[in-house]
Amino acid sequence: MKEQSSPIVSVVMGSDSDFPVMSEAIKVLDDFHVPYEVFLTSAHRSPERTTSFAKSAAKKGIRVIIVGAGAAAHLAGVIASQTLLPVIGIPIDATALGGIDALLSIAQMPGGVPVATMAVGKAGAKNASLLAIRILAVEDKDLQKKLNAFIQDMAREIEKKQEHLACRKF
Ligand code: RP5
Repeated sequence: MKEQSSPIVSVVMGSDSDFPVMSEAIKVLDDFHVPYEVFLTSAHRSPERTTSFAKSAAKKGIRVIIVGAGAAAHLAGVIASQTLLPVIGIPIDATALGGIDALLSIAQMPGGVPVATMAVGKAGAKNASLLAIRILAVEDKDLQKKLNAFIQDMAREIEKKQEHLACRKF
């Protein structure tokens, strides 16, 4: 990826209480040197701010939107309904229901308004950025190389763990 300073990914969250999970998404973007912005808005508590964000994102150069929200998590769907950009949703475990509420709210979109839904929590946040990077990599050879290196590193990690396990007595 060419060095760029203006953000091409938006990392959106419904509350600052989502940050501990969403920071996993941010770490991945940092590792891949993908420029991003972090934006706080709520579908229910700040609907006008949400609409204004969704309608202006593409114009300011954003290419993928990552959205984390918990509870009755309508944020990703509401944003997806007001932009043509790909939207990736991360269900956050924020209530007594352990994230199943957010998972269903984000995944069960009506036909016509797609939101790519990740796993609940930190793994979902990590994968949201990796999916965003895969989308960007379609037209970016440098990002393709970084993704391939990342995948090879993961495989090497498994082999190292195998060696470590083999040293143990069972
Ligand atoms: C959602 O409600 C947010 O995304 C958050 O996960 C959840 C709880 O928000 P707070 O009450 O902690 O601000 O809108």
